[in-house]
This record gives sequence, structure tokens and C-alpha cells, in this order.
Amino acid sequence: MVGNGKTNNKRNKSQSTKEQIEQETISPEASARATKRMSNRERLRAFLSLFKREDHVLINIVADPDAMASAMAIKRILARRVEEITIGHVNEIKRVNNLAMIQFLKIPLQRLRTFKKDKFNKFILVDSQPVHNPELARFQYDAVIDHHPITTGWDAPFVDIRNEYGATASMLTEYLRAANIKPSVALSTALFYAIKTDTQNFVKKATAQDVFCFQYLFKRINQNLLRRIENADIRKSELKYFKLAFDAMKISKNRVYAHLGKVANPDILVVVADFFTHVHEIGWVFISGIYGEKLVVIFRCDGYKKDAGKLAQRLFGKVGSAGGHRQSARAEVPLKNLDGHLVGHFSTRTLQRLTKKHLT
Ligand SMILES: [Mn+2]
Repeated sequence: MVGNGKTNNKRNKSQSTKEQIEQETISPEASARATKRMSNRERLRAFLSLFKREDHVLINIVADPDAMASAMAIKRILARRVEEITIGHVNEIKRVNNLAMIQFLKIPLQRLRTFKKDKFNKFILVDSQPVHNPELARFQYDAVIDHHPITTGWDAPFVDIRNEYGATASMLTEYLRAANIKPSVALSTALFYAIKTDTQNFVKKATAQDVFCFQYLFKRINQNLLRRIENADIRKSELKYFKLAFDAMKISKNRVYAHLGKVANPDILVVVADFFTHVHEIGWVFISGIYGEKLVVIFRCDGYKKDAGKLAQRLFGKVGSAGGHRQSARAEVPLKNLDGHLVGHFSTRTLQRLTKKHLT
């Protein structure tokens, strides 16, 4: 997940102390350390020993490419070893690429809150940890397989957390190989795409294992399917926002500004902003829109002697949530926090005026 926005974290004190105490008492760290020392085959054997023929298994995920591919791999590994395997996701899936991935690779998913859990007797969590999400935390897991920094406050009989890995999909590729399973084209493509997205094409953290898995999967993927999934990041219904952006845009001093007005989904602001970063000699991109009761501003720059995250914070940190990285940032400001005269009159010019004060 790319976090280029920050949320205001105002938890009450008594709750966080209570959580701290709970978290100090149980920790999956020892189990994770033991699993880490095993060979791929030993790990597979330990994992498989959890399951019996008559088990009904639920795999929980926060659906993104890595989680979906990893869940598919687990489903494949457990196929014919248990009675039933269902993949449940907690989040609403909005990204078009992810919807394309589900459609083209035929990934069977169900929203967790839409079905009964009593028929399941085994629970697996993959590419996430129980404390990451309250809905995930309601389960007692038999196995947790993940690559995020290890958390506390939970435990499971089988814990495989390898934080150094770029993607959980790489870990599952190792399980598949240890099980002598040749992944299908769909599964290979899913795992390959998962490693690509989670490592952002290997510009983010990755290990030699990620590279090995990537190479191994490469021979088995369908390039056309992959391209269709990767390219599909705009809905037909969103094309109108590009027209709006071209009509509204102002360019001055190598900076592009555009306010798109009301948007149905703030993700389109990101897509439009990313589009403008492809223009030669454009150093800064500012795209804003109104989503619900909030002004959302997306910042993009080349990062050279510039810091989008800092600028976002300077501009909007006091009136809303703002932050990000050097090259990309985001601000979300409740309309009620904007000066009275701005509400309802926010335009590309307003955006330009606001940012100009803080840029030299
Ligand atoms: Mn991941």
C-alpha cells in the first residue's frame, strides 16, 4: 500500500494503554523466528500439518494484488487437501487494475461481511496481520503469512513473517515450489503482477528471493493478460475528468494546476495528476477536486530539490490531513475548515494562488 496521505490519529489514552498491555503479553515473534529458521520444505510441511481433509478453510485478506495472488496460491496448495476453501476480503475493491485482475484471472473472492463464518473451522490471514484491521482482528487464526513489519497483541500456531521480502507472493511462490506444484498461467500471472506492484517494479525493498521468484514465474505468465491488468487504470466514466482537466488547467513556470470540481472518486485525481507528470519540463503538478465534504489536493513533482510532502504539509497541515513523500503527496481538507469565501468558489486560480505563496 502506498500511503501518501496521513490520517489524524486521535485515540483516547485509556484505550492505547489497554492495547499496550495486551500487546506486551502476547507476541508472535518467537513463532516467526522459529519458522524463519526452517527450510522451504519444512515450512510447507509445518503449514500443511495444520489441516485435515474435512476442514473448511477461510483465507482472509485486505484485497490488493499481493494479497489476492497469495490467497490464490494458498487455495491451490490446499486444493484436494481440505473440504473447502473460501477467500474473504474486508475492503471494498475500487482500483480498476485490481478489478481487472479479479476479472481476467478469475479470482474467486467474497466480501467478508456478506457471508456466515460458522461453517469454517480453520482461518488463515495472508499479506496482513490481525491488528491491521478491526474486522481481521475478530478471528483466531491458525496461520498468518505476511511480509509487513511484525506486530504484537496476537498469536497463531503457524506464523511465517518475513519482513525483508518485497512481496508475500514471493513467499508463496516458494511454498508452491516446495510442494512441487507448477502454477497455472493465471496463478503465475497473479503472483508476477503482485511482486511487480509490491516492489514497484523493484525500486522498493526486495530480496534476491523476490528476484528469483520473479524470474521463475516469468516463463509461465501470459504477457497479454498482464498488460491488460496493468494498463487498465481508468474507467470509461472517468474520461470526462480528463476533458475537465484540460479545460481547467493553467500552466505557469513549469507548473500545472487544475481544479476538477466535484469528483465521484478521489482516485481519479491521482490518475490525472500522474498523467501530467509525463509532460516534459513540468516540475510540479497540482490537481484538486471536491469529494464529499472535503477538498482533496494531489501533489506531484520530480523530487529534484523539491519536496511534495513538505509542501502539502505547509499548505494544508493546519486545516486538514496532509503529507506524503518527496515526489507525491496528498492533502484532504474538510470544507468547513476552509475560509468562508473559498467554499463554493474554489477554482484552478485559487489552487494556483494558494500554492504560489509557498513556492519560490
Ligand atoms: Mn504485500
